[in-house]
Amino acid sequence: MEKKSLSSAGQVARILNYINGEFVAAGSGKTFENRSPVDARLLGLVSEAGEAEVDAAVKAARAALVGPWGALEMAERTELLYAVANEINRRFDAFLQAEVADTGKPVSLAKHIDIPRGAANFKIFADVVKNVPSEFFQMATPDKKGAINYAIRVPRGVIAVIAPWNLPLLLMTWKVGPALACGNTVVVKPSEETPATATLLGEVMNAVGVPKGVYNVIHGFGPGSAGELLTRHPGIDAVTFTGETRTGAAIMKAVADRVRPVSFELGGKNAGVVFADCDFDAAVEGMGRAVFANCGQVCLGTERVYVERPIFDKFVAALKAKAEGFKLGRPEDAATGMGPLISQEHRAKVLSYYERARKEGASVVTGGGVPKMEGDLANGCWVEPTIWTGLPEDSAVVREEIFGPCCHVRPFDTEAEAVRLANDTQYGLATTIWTTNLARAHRVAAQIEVGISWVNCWFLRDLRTPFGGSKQSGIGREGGVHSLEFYTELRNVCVKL
Ligand code: NAD
Ligand code: 6OD
Repeated sequence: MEKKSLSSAGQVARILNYINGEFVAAGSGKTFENRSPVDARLLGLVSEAGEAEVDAAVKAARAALVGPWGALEMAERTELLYAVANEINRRFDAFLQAEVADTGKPVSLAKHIDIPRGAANFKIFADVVKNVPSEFFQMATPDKKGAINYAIRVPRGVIAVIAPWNLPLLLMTWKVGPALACGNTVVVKPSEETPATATLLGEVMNAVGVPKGVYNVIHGFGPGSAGELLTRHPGIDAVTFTGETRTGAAIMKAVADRVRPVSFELGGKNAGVVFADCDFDAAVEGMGRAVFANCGQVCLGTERVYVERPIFDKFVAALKAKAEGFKLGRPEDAATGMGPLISQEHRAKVLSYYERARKEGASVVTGGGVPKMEGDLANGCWVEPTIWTGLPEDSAVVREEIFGPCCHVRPFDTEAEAVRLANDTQYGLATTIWTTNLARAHRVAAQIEVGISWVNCWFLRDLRTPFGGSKQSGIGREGGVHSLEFYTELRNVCVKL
């Protein structure tokens, strides 16, 4: 049994699984490489969990559920979650360094979003569970004495949490926070691209005294590896997943035989709608973030931009200037505004859309290729921020999620046309609408078929609000009390008086 999460063998870090409070290497000895997307340097060797480790993690989670974790009062449980949040903040720099190394995202971004939200996700849900009233109904009975009904919430059990790589700590804790607050235990499978912060969180759990087995981490890939082994394990009571829509479909099939519930936050091809009456500078700034933040690797980001014709040319020119203003570089450099994509594989996918757009006759407003990077940065997963116009709406570039720093911009003439274009997609995650006409803002927001509409802003998050996707962008809502719908079960008790 290893005691440290990120131990060293020579110069290369070893990232271990975290099972029942211990950092453990897989019995098979299998490892996979974790490389930097910035310059391809080897960051570490990750221990790949096999059947034995997945089984041990699920059993540890079950034992903690019926044992020490289940025995805690809610107040004791929530105190531990506040302590987790505080400890993440105390170790802020270690989390920041690990997240930036794995993702290549600018330090400035991770410092203001990823790590603070990693801590906040524990605090907010500890607050939420303490403030949820119960249902209560009085009913009449033939003997006139009546009866009362009340509902109690119980944890669902052992939750499988499967997380993506784009906001690793933020999106993983967005699931782990409410799951633990509701009294469940978890087995987490972080993305193979970004294993470090999930493992570091194990050190936090040990430091603050969360009982062994409450939080477990198994590393590996999806199909045929730790991800699939976890979703097929009979000891799992529910699966919460964030990632691609087709992965969600595979997970749904895997749990179908055992009829387990799922909560899915999936892909998107989000539309931004900019009306001519918008605050122009604010719209350019907001849309610039919606398209390019995190190198376009945000599920809520915008890849389809619809702009009302009178300001179309001016808007495209302003967005172009925004795209060309990003300095690509090392995450630690304060001037860096954009990092690389996550992997060479993802870069090849994004570049295939760049190529396709060219072949289909798009006007390339800016970018469309690979930037020239100096020294060992040339080994990284860089692409140019890119804007196209002139593609038909049925182009794959306009219909499929690319998940890169790019967008297609198209003019519209009427509000109804803008709504129709925005809704012409199999996805339904988010939209961002820019207008100073209040009535129009409410009208359009009500018509666009998405789970999250932002008006004159983007990615402004209040964690008490419902979050999730319509159509093929997801199943269910999480956030605030809505998370309780998934992470607890209601039991009704009827008492005859
Ligand atoms: P992905 O679906 O490839 O992988 C996500 C996770 O699932 C990884 O941990 C992976 O190992 C695992 N996995 C893959 N196949 C599996 C299988 N068959 N069984 C079990 N686990 C499996 O997604 P990604 O590339 O890591 O993330 C990018 C995608 O995530 C984009 O489509 C993006 O839109 C989506 N996303 C959605 C949201 C949201 O809130 N809706 C948030 C972030 C990312
Ligand atoms: O802010 C959140 O809670 C959340 N789930 C964000 C998702 C971002 C997608 O990339």
